[in-house]
Amino acid sequence: MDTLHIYGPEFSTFVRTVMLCCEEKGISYTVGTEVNGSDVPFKSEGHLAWHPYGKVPVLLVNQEPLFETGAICRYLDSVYAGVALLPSDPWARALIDQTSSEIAIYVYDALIRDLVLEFFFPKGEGGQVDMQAVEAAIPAAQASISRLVSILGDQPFIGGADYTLADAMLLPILGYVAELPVADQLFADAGTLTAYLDRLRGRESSRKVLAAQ
Ligand SMILES: N[C@@H](CCC(=O)N[C@@H](CS)C(=O)NCC(=O)O)C(=O)O
Repeated sequence: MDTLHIYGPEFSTFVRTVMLCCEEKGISYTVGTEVNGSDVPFKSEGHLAWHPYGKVPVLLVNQEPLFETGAICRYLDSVYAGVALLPSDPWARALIDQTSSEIAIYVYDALIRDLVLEFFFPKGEGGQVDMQAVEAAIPAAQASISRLVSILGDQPFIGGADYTLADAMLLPILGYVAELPVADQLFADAGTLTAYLDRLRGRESSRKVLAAQ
């Protein structure tokens, strides 16, 4: 049996996406920056040997590195049995890939890079949250939430009737946004999205992964 280690801190949204895929499929894995008993610091030589851009996650399959969250999750889905996280029909699969990429690129940038990270790693004077940066990020964040509301419609999951890779991409992001002091403002017209988040947070995979430190 292959050994799988997800390299990266458990608070990272993309690390959480890979963890969610493993949990949903019932795949055994280890996670963290400690590999074979030694800490591999972020952006160290060891990390950069696995990921030329110094990002996380990296999946170590029997010590062989694989990077990019989408590539990692698609690999796991194709190799491991258990519930499928992508449909087999090519068009349906392409649509889930489209939504997964939309979330990983545009939604991530608007909600995590430009907003959540300002609260978690403040860059304002004296280590304070830069409220000007927050105010500047709100319109794009609101547009992103509206877009998600429209993709979701009245479906149970973001890609339709089933839990897919797109949900695993989205949940860690929304989990952090919901903790922000500006969450009420952002979710004011997004009742279906908050109901979706509440519902999916109740899944065993989410309870295990979204609460990780
Ligand atoms: N396209 C990459 C993005 C990975 C990514 O941006 N990871 C963040 C953590 S959630 C990171 O490593 N940030 C550190 C940095 O950019 O220096 C993927 O899908 O895996």
